[in-house]
Amino acid sequence: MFGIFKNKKEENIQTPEASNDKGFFSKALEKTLGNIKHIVPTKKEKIAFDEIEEILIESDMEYEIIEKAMDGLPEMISRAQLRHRLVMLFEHAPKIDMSTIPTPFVELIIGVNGAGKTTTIAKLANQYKQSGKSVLLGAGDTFRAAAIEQLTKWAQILDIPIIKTKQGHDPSAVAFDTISSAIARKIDHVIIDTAGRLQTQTNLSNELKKIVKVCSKAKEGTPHRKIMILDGTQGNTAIAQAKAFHDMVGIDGIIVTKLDGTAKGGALFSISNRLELPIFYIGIGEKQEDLVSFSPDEFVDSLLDGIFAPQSA
Ligand SMILES: Nc1nc2c(ncn2[C@@H]2O[C@H](COP(=O)(O)OP(=O)(O)OP(=O)(O)O)[C@@H](O)[C@H]2O)c(=O)[nH]1
Ligand SMILES: [Mg+2]
Repeated sequence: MFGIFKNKKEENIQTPEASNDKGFFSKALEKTLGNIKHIVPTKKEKIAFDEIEEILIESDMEYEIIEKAMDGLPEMISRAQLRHRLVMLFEHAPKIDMSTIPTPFVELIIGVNGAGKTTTIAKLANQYKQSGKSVLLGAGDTFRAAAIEQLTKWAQILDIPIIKTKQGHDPSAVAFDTISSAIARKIDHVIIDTAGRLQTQTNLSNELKKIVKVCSKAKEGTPHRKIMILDGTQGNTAIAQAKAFHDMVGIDGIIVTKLDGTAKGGALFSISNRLELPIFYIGIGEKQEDLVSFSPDEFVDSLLDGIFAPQSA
């Protein structure tokens, strides 16, 4: 059954971008900064090459990426010098201009078991709704017991409609029905959940390819974004996993979850750089509002605030 859209008032609505704030990135990096504090106990204007290297290793940035970022930097490094190099690692921008997106804008959420897919769908849906857009959810995880109930519960909390079927039914059919319903009802955003899977599970890999194909039958050009959800607590080990999914269906971008619970914040650099993909958002908690639009500048500044003296340029 479809819910009724009550929350379409345009006034006083914060857009996802407007809700962005450097404070959120500090929260995401709290554990990472706590873990590297012993390397530079007092903040300095310039930090030695070796110390920066140690900081980046401790924060779980891949060594290959550290070498790339620091190549040719002097013995003593200023904030501005390091900032430039770190921001450059996030050179891969989203392909779609979010100010002129098609309707319905269809996003397919992909990832391994427990990465945070369903929770992230709720957070994304909440952001779209808060910015005055209509949303329809597709309960495409028909595999795991209680997965449909979990998304249905979020749909009720957020007062957002959902298309679902019974456990064990074909998830492609759910994707097709969700997109078709969204077209008929002129809904702005479709977000489709999928079952957690490992890239090595052939059946589930084929199922995912089929979901993608069926989406394009429901509406050409969809899904507009195939988003890979990565568990931030896994750090760099998530890269190989994401690469396999990328080879399988072609990923458009990443959302890294659970950054509130990890000291591996530096892995974001290697994830984006090695996969050559943008990071769309980061997850910093279990609640519906704990999703932040990713900004390379603000992320890097929050990291540097933790090690460089405030007056350093
Ligand atoms: N601390 C924290 N917990 C999170 C975050 N995102 C998700 N979680 C938690 O991670 C657990 C798994 O989240 P789900 O959304 O069910 O993950 P999933 O990928 O849909 O899992 P499956 O459907 O089983 O594959 C839940 O307990 C979430 O509350 C986050 O950003 N921070
Ligand atoms: Mg799920």
